[in-house]
Formats: sequence, C-alpha cells, structure tokens
Amino acid sequence: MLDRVAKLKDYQTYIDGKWVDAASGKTFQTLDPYTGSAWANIPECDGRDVDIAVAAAYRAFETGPWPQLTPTARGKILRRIAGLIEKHAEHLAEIEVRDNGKLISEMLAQTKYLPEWFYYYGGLADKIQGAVVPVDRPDHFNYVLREPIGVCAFITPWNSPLMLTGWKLAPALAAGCTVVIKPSEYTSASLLEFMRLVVAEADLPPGVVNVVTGYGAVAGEPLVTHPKIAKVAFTGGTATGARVNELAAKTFKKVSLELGGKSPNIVFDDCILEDAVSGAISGIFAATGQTCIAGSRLLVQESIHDVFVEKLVAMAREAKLGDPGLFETQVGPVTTPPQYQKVLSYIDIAKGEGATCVLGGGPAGKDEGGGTYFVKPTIFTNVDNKMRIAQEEVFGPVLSVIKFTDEEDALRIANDIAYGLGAGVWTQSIKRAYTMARRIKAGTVWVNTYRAVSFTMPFGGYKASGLGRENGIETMDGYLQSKSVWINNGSGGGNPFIMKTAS
Ligand code: TXE
Repeated sequence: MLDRVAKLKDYQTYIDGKWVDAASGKTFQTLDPYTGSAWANIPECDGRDVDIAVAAAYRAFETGPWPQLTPTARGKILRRIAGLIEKHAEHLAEIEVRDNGKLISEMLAQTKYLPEWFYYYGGLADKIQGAVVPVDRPDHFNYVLREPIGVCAFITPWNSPLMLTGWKLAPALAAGCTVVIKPSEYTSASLLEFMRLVVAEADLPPGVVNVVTGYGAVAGEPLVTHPKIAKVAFTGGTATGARVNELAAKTFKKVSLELGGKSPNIVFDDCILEDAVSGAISGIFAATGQTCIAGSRLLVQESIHDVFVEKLVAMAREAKLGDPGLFETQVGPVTTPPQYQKVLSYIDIAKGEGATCVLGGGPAGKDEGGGTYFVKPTIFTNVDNKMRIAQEEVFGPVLSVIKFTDEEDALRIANDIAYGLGAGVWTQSIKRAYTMARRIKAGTVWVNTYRAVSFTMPFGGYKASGLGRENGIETMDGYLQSKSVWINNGSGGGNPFIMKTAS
C-alpha cells in the first residue's frame, strides 16, 4: 500500500549539478490521480531557468571533464546509472504510481527493466565507429568521425515518464551529448527522484543532465527554440509534436518525434481465440489505455466476430478497478483531469455516431472500485472505420471493434488512418503473418503478441505517428553527426578554380 501522507512534498529542480527553485520562485501542484488530491509542489520554471540550464549543458558539452572522458569511461557511468536504478527501482515505481496512477505491478516491471537501456547503451558507448573511406586520389587519406551532436532537449509526456526519458537519456549520454529535460507538468516527481537517487549519485559532471520543470508553453517552448539546443527528442501528442517540429525547424535542430497512434489489432478466424482475447484486452485496457501503442481499433474477422466479442466482453467485465498501488488492481485512474474529460467526450462522440456500447460507457464510481478520474472499460461494436471514434486517438480505456471480411479488407481498414505506430495480427498462418507484417504501414507489427518493447528493437512511427526511431542501435544516429576528414599527403597544387576530383 502506498504511503499517502497528507503533507505536501516540496521539490526543487536540478540544474548544473545543484538543487534550485525556479527563477520565478513559483511552484505548481501535482495531483495523485487516484485520490484526486495534490501531493507535491513542483518548481514552475520559465525561459530564465531554461537559459541557465542550457548554458550549463553547453558548458558541460564544450569544456570540463565530460568531453574529455573516453567512450569507455562514459560506458562505465551508464552502467553505474543502471545499477542505481536497480537499487531504487521500487521507490521510483511507487513515486510514479502516486503521480500518474499507473499500476504498481506495471511500474515495478518497468523500473526493473529500465536499467537494461543503460547497460545496453553503456555497452555501445565505445563501439561508435567511424569509417576509413577510399576516394579516387591515391595521395589522400579520408576518414569519417562520428561526433556527439551537442546539447539535447527532451520533452516528455505523462504516460510513462521515466521509461520514455530513459529511452532518450541512455543513447544521448552514450553518444557524449549533454541534456536538458522538460518533463510533463502532470508527472515531474519521478524524474526529480531519479535525478536525486540516480543521476546525482552517478558521478556525472555538473551540467551534463539538467531538468526544467514547468508548463509546455512556458518552459517547453523556450527550450525547443533555444539556439544552443542541437536536437529535440519529443514524446507526446501529435498536435504538440507538429508545433515542436515547426519551432525547432527555425534553428535547424535535429528532431525526433514519438507521437500518437490508432493502432489496428487484427484478429483472424484461424487465431488461438483465448490468446487473441487476452491480447485485445492487453492492447486497450493495460495502462488504462493511455499508451501510444494502444490497440484501440480491434479488427475482427466477420466469421468469428460475435463469439469473439462475447468472450472479450466477459473478460473485460471482470477487470478489477481500484487503487493502482495494490497488486490486485488491473485498471487504474485516467492520469490527468483534461484527459479524463477527453475520454468521456469521445464516449459521447461514439454514441452520437451510432456505435453500439456493449460494455462500460461512462465514469466508474466508488461502488465499482473507481472514483475521481475513473472511466469504465468501454467497448463499442458496429464501428465504421470512418467514424471519429475509429480515426482519432482517445488515449483511454475505450475500444472500437470493426468487422472485416478477408485479408485485403483487413489491410485496407488497418492502413486507412493518419497514424502508423503499432499493429497486432492474430493468426496461426505463417503466410498470413508474413504478408500482414509486410503490408501494414506501422513502425511495429506484433504477431500473436501485443505491447512488447525492448531496448534492442527500434520503436517509432510511420506517417503522423512520428519521425525517427528510439531503441536499438539505430537511435544512436540521432545523437551523432558525421565529420568527413580529408588528409592530403600529396602536393597542394592544381588549378585552384576548379573542384578537386580524381582526374
Ligand atoms: O500532451 P502534450 P497532452 C496524446 C494523447 C493525449 C494528447 C494530449 O492523445 O490525449 O496527446 O496530451 C509539452 N512546446 N499523447 O496535452 O501536450 C508538455 O508540457 C514545447 C500521446 O498531455 O503533447 C509535455 O511535457 N513543449 C503520447 C509534453 O509536451 C510542449 C503521450 C507532452 O504534452 C508544448 C502523451 C509546447 N508548445 C499524450 N506544449 C504518446 N506518444 O505516448 C506542450 N508541451
């Protein structure tokens, strides 16, 4: 059981290796979405704090011990960070449960897995290799250096605050970058605890990792427009991502965006029914549906539609709502008050569009295990893919079931969407699995599983779901840039008015 003491906790933020208040002296409150009450005060940073933090990160990137460290030494620091996360995994999980209402069972799994990102990228730190490149000039020696891009800004959301920060921080530090992180105003506490228990203890030089807490428009925008920021790594909503991309473009920053989704979870009639039912539940009701990869469009083959929906509803009906700090709870609260309103408004939209509500369809009261900010697990059938409930991201426990006839029909519906983050396919046919995986336009396709992620597998979106990839070796490219070096060992002569080529 979480320690829900009444006294508000006061946090400071972490800039240039020091704990500080916001320049404004202001703070804002963060809510426990289970109780609906404020539980901590967070510094309200603005452009002044951003300037100080970016200056510290820039200094740390250009001078001081950080750029002098060998890649092997950087790798050791990452492994130290991994060990510290392991040591504090339970505490970090509990803080995140308190601040965002995610289940303790899911959070413990996340904080215990998070160290692997730091072990993996710690291992890659001294394997960043350039190349020796032949050019058509025998008297030249040419090589390519891979250098860190510079100061990176991370803008992170509220749905998995620490994990999504780790996906960015581990490769950035491995590459030799320095960073300024702006967490979501709804969930800043776990990052501040991470700074205290992990970063501040890991012997990182001051300024390498900094945090500016605060609101998007006030603390986020000055960060993404700051001329000394070289790269922005953003996870959040599609509309905000578009704005961030536009702002960052003015100073030619590299940008990676991990945005929304409306992922198709496709059930064929040759699937193992029980596995597919469980996969559909996990796709939409895990994390209260607040995941970018939520399988929020369940495409079910006509021939098994009715029996599948019956089994699905029976299982979802049994989901235990309640205190996210208890291990037996299966569905927790919606994290933020605006998100709660948004989810309820989409339920109304679906009803208004003529979809049939076969489960849930509104707030869950105390007698149902719910309370403030709880929405009943909700399932709509008779959904047409053109409806708003099928096309727009709800980001909550609301599932749209759509019928399809055959493979071509499933593909047409699956790809008829602005997004392209994830997709699930449930079938026992290898041929069908192969074809679907090849033809679905999404960054990840899961076959006979759903919602699996790993530090080794690239993650990101097609279409409006984003730009670039996180995880895997590929993400290192986003934190590095190439420098071509030409060394002439021959004469410096030749016609100075024409380009130097081989001939
Ligand atoms: O996200 P925002 P919100 C989706 C989901 C949700 C919707 C809105 O559909 O309903 O987005 O959620 C910072 N310049 N996802 O409003 O605004 C903000 O402070 C710079 C999907 O909470 O995208 C926070 O740190 N930064 C998603 C971060 O952006 C700005 C996870 C994300 O907030 C800014 C969360 C600005 N102008 C929501 N405005 C996923 N991909 O997993 C805001 N921010």
